[in-house]
Amino acid sequence: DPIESAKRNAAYRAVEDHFNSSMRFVGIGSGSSIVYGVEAIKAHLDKNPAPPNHMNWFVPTGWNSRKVIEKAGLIPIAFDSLPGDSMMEVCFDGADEVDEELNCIKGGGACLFQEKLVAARSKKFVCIADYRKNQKRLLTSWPSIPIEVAPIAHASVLKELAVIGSPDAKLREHSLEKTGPIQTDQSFYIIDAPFPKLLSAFDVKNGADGSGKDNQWDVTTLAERIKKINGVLEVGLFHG
Ligand code: DER
Repeated sequence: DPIESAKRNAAYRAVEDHFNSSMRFVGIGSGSSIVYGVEAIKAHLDKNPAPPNHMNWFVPTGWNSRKVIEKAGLIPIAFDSLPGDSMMEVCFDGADEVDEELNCIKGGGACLFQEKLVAARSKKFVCIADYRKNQKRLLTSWPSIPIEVAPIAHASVLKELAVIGSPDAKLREHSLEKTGPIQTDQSFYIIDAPFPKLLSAFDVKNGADGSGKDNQWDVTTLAERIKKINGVLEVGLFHG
């Protein structure tokens, strides 16, 4: 399958370039591409064992991510039990879409809050994304921005999103088996908010106006605007 091998190649390349056995804490994202990333890390450690009595700990970004770590025979450590202010040397994660500045849309897997929490505490964020994710600008092929919201505030967040330019924003529902909105590992809801294609920092540097006039937004301005809405926990826009 050409897509699976593209994911696998991207994952093995990312691990080859950015992982080494002496790393102590490594963040592990969510989704399907990261499964190949964890596989590549395990294979690397089997070939290049960590120095004696050195531990490699892997910080998951949700229940699914923890399961992927354990299934590969690696050792998870919960984010909230990391010692003191220790940083992760690197965090590997997937994305739903990536632009030329490596800005990402994330949240297809409804894990964006923990993914951003771990990414923010990592010295380096390595995105494992096959050719399908690669676009000039965000919201070219991925249609909407995932937003994690407190259930009690979801109606008011939807109203505010309509005001700032996303009248078709909606709660992410279960697909078939179950009715009702999906809930994240934090028991929050996900809203998917469609917007027109986003401008990049490069466009803004060259005079484009991403302030939301005529619903034209740049990645940074829109991320900040959405984050400010009462009830929003996190926005699925990551900066390159
Ligand atoms: O939810 C996310 O941001 C994930 O990283 C995810 O969307 C990537 O998924 P994939 O690797 O299965 O495409």
